Amino acid sequence: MLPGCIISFFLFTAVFAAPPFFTRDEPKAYVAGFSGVVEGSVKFTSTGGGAGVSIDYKLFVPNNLLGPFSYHIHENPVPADGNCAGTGGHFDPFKPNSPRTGCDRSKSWTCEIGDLSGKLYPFPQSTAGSPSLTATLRDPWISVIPGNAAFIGGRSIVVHNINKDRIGCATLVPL
Ligand SMILES: [Cu+2]
Repeated sequence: MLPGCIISFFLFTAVFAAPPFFTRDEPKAYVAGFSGVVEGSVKFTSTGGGAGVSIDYKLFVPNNLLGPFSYHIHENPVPADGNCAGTGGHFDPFKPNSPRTGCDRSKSWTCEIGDLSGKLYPFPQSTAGSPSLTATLRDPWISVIPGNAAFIGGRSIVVHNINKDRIGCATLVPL
């Protein structure tokens, strides 16, 4: 019979010196890639610590559409038929008990988690060439870690025109 200390050593080895298949290789970035009326992408990259992302915007809109153009994280993925109406409402997992009274970009906690243009800015109609948005912004509220309440995987980004029509949408998939 083996002494207890040797058995303990083997148990310790099995539990704490876990081989790679015990670790989970989680995606660290999600991207919504647009093709159609709206072109470009919105990419979310983990900034570490389990919450918070850096958002890279590259969006292009045809110049026959009227802005300013707002953009949000919507709750559902783009359905198989591509209809942006199927993406549901704005993603807002930490919705307060009383209704939100507006989004002040200097106080990001006043904004819906999914109100991306509220936290950055709706991008304007361009005077020369096509309207576009190229920007990078840190957002402490959004997560790319599965299981987090603010996890955005499988949801979608929707771009709207001045009339709030949904002119483009794309599902968020792991990079
Ligand atoms: Cu929207």
